[in-house]
Amino acid sequence: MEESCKNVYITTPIYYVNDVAHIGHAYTTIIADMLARYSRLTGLNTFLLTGTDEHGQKISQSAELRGKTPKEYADEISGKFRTLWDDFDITYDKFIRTTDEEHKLGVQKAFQTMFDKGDIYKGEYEGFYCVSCETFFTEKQLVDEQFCPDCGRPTSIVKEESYFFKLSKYEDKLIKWYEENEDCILPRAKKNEISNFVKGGLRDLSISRTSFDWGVKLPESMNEPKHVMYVWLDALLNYITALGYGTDEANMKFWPANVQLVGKDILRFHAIYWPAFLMSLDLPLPKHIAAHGWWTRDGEKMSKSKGNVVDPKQVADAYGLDAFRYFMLREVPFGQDGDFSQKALIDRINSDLGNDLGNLLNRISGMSGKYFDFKVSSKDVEKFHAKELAEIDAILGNVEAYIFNMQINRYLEDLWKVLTIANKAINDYEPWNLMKDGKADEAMALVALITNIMAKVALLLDAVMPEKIAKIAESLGMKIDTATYNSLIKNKNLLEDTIITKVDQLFPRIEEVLLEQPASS
Ligand code: ME8
Repeated sequence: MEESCKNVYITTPIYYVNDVAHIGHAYTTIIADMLARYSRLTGLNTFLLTGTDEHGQKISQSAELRGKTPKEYADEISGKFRTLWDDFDITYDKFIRTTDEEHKLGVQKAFQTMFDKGDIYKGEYEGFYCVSCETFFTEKQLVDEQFCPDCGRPTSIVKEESYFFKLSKYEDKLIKWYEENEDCILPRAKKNEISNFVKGGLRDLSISRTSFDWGVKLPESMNEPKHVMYVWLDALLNYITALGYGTDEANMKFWPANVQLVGKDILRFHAIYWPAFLMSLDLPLPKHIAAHGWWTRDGEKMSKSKGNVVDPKQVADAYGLDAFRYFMLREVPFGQDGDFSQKALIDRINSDLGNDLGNLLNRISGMSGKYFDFKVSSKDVEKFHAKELAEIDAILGNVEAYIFNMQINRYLEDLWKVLTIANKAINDYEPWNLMKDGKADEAMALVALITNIMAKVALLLDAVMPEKIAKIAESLGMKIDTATYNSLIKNKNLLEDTIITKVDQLFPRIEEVLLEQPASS
């Protein structure tokens, strides 16, 4: 996300409707939601997109297994994703489904445009296909001559008439894009992997199938009723059809996307195919494609067949949605894998959230109530605490850069450094002794310092824990809005005089594991 652009567009992958959501899906979506909320608070015109990927052989087979039509099945699972994101208060501006009529029209327009440009030709595909990954492989790429190198499942041989996209034509242009745009793929180490892969040579990509029909038809002008589009072409284009590409293009002003979040499993599709399609369409490329790591459970990849899938709703219901959001964003450096454990979650709740944040709020209401009838004035903060103010302003002045680099865990670490300064100041200055010694103005300055620190941190934490931050804001008598953000964070001002209200403990201590076995719903 760059500060300079007024329109900000953030996307999640569109999830397959062959399975219910687990914490991996929730992770991507929560990061995207956090970025969108932050961007909106800073005053940027923000569009957050999520949705479901509903075509292809995998969905068609899953539906058949359950005795449903693909559309019936897609309706059911897509609805579940949407309900989950609504329960999680995900602030998406659009939930796209690839079965939406506008999406299909946009995909057909894109196909036609690429075809007219000479980037699509007809041929015959012969090779191997992994239905689970919806990916083509050559014999050389297979493991033990048969198995998918990505998911390990058996592949099937495909030999059929197909249209191809001239991916090979874009090799040099892709390499140039990677070279000239340092952060186009984050983390940077991943960019090098992708760049090396492309340097190894790209084969043209088969983009239509004839052996099943659950997909977007080719444009009518092609007169190819047997062909449906390859599901990844259909799916990737959602990022522009959601903005009206090919239909009502009003929202195309949001393109190019600022951040396209993906898991590392699908980075290749997003960092190679997607920019090549966009180049073919003469559209600008996304600013950042950011790939996060993998959540595992007890060190193992989560999968339904292993029965070790963690249901995010169950976890959020047990431990609180905001605590779950904080945990996901704080626990693992972006790009690295993380193992889900309730113990680690409980530690974060009791220590970071309960002790450092929640107790600090209690201390503010305790001190302000006891000494000043809940009235807090910032007038002497600068006089007595110039040093602490300079220290916190220096930290807070730099945290935004972490968001632009997708280092959200470091962003949170720094906010916690500021909370530590606040907790330490109370212990160092001992307001109870200041009061005893008749230095009420110094005690007031200290309470006001802490209140201001809490207010600033609250503004910066709103995108992470909106529900709890609303409670903190209520307690401090402040607003969480762009004007307050500009005043307290950008312009480094202090709060006006304020009245503190007591609130319940924000994060009650958790003594034991609450879920016997979080499992998929
Ligand atoms: O790939 N850890 O959909 P999908 C972290 N439809 N993130 C995880 C995860 C895990 N264990 N499991 C899933 C698709 N994810 C395509 C995408 S986009 C044009 C088409 C998250 O349902 C992560 O974001 O398999 C991953 O990339 C995505 O879910 C895959 O979702």
